[in-house]
Amino acid sequence: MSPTGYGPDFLLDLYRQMVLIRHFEERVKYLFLEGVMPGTIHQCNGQEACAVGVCAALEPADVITSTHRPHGHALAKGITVVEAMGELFGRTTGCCKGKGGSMHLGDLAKGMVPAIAIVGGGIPVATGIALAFKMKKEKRVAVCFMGDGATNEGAFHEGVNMGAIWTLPVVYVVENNLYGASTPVSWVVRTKTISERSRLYGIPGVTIDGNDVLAVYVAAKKAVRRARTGKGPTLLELMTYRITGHSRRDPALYQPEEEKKRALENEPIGRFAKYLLDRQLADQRRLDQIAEEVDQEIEAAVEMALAAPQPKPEDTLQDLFVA
Ligand SMILES: Cc1ncc(C[n+]2csc(CCOP(=O)(O)OP(=O)(O)O)c2C)c(N)n1
Ligand SMILES: [Mg+2]
Repeated sequence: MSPTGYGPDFLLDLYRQMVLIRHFEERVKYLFLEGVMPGTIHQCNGQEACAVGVCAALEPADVITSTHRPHGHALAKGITVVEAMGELFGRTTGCCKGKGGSMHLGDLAKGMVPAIAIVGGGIPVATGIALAFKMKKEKRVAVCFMGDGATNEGAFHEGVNMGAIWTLPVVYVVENNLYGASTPVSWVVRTKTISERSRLYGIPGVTIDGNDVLAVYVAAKKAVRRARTGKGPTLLELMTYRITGHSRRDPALYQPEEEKKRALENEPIGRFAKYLLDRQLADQRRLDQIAEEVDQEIEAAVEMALAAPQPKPEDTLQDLFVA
């Protein structure tokens, strides 16, 4: 795992955020299975380092767009557990007042456009936000999270090309988890990497280990600095793996057993725990304590959400943009 030189507070905060995302989603999965929570979910189990590493490189005023798999991005961008849990339960305490649900988590005040579940849909939106930042001469950066599948959509070509030709302050982050639902990337992408597509647009592109939270942070920091200083977009490809089904109904039988086994050994939280323990930046007791604190926060948020009201029918007429 790379690199060293960061203080323990910063490192433990990265660890805490990843554990929070993992435990939040595990708790939510059981609430679904128990029939207590409505809707569906797409968990980012195994991909937590992507959200946490990238968002740690951002300022609060920077803006992200997200996908059908947004829980990690939302929590890493500063949406609280109470706001996220409330939203998943469809309650007024949610970040979208209970009108969005799992696939539309977000809050513009926190720098997250409510997530867009149309694959590739966030790419032109993030590009447009970056154009606004540039036109208003604001030193803010837009980050577009997307899956590998999104890079085969027309919106990818149009959005990334536009970001490139107008030298916009945007970072395109591809979380390559090797599958678009059940379709292996190797069936639908002929190039060795997705990041090499960046050359066609004349922007830098790199492929890095997306399960190494520090490597993600360092790469994101560089891309964000480049964007903020007017040098234009970067395409970051983060190699990761979804150690759960595509959505809650999917047993992921298409993932080969050997591949799954390797992925579990390589998952980001266990790896980062080892990094911290090996360097004596934390002992096991401290890591266990973080997990306990996180679990308490999640339980309190479940109770608050269950006690909170649902939106009323007339609330659908509020929070609308009227031209
Ligand atoms: C335009 C569009 N086509 C199809 C779908 C259905 N769908 C939802 S997620 C998904 C797979 C997306 O794969 P990827 O972009 O790699 O993201 P991942 O699920 O791996 O995070 C598909 C096909 C959709 N939401 N939008
Ligand atoms: Mg994918």
